[in-house]
Amino acid sequence: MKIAGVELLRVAMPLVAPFRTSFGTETTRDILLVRAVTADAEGWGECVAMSSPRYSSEYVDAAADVLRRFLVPALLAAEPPGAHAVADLLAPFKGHRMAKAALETAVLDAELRAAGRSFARELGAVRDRVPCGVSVGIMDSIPALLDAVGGYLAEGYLRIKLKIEPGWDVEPVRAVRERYGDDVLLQVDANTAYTLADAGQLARLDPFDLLLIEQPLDEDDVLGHAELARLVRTPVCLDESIGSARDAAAAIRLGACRVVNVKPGRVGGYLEARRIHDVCAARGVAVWCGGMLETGLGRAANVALAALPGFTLPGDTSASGRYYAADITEPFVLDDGHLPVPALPGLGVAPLPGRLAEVTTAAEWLTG
Ligand code: OSB
Ligand code: MG
Repeated sequence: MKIAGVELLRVAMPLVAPFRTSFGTETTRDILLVRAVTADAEGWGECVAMSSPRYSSEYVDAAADVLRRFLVPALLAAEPPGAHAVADLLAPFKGHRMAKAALETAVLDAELRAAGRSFARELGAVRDRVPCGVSVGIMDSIPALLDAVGGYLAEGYLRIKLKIEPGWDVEPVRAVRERYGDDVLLQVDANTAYTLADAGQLARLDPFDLLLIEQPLDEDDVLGHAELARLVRTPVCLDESIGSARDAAAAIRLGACRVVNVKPGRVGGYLEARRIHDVCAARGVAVWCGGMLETGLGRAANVALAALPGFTLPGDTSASGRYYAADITEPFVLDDGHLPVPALPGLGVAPLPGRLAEVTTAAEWLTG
């Protein structure tokens, strides 16, 4: 596979509303896009690293740097047989999974577009639409939260995820249950904001029949999650702790999680994400597709992944309008709580040139 060059683009995408988590508040998404150009096609990958290393150690300037200095030169020098060879080619460079994922996705997209095959078909999708949830940030007040949740339910979202942190956990959950009832599929995400000493407080969530509690403890604390899982009734789900299929197998064996949030960027790409799906399916562990406030490019691939058979819970695959007033692709629009799985070759969507130009803040072209 001859790759003529790779372009790194930075785009600034204002969010429709600030998104607050236990690790910070996002108002504009600063995103690195990767465009891989071959003789037959061009392919796109979206790097999900955030502007500062608060969700994980990766951040967008570091991703751009490692791509420019190491990952893209290694790719251009090697002429890999296809996207399936990219991860091994990049393995000598430690870490930087979000950067690697973006590059592998761009190469895979170019390869699939040239071959006329969709991501969904390539990954093994079994559905043509996927049920969608929405991740609701920490708010200034309970009434503000109830308004936001009510709006999302009215739009048709099939599952609500509340971001929590110490001081914003039992009360918001109780308020949502009291106002919207016990039938709402409800879960919470702590983004590592608790310690094992908080097990008593987290057990106070038990009566609310939550689908899961996502990543209550430190990224490194897999054993702590196993201990916590014995102290609370709500199923523990891991996000930050799972960087690979091997991590998932180990966490499951240790009893640290009954559910896994699969984020392709966090694990180095869609091919590794599929292996996590396979590992979890073989062990009867439910998976769902997470999100990182992606544009339509990343969303297209996430929706394809979420259509695999083991994705049995609604994902954080919300419609474009939940994030951006104007997406860089044709927007993903919710229909009866679902998003359609793109069926055209590759990602099945591409940036709208005028829209992309409006939000691009920098671009660099890398050749061998
Ligand atoms: O922990 O799942 C998370 C967004 C950015 C970083 C981490 C997380 C999130 C979300 C939003 O919860 C998911 C989405 O709607 O894209
Ligand atoms: Mg999470």
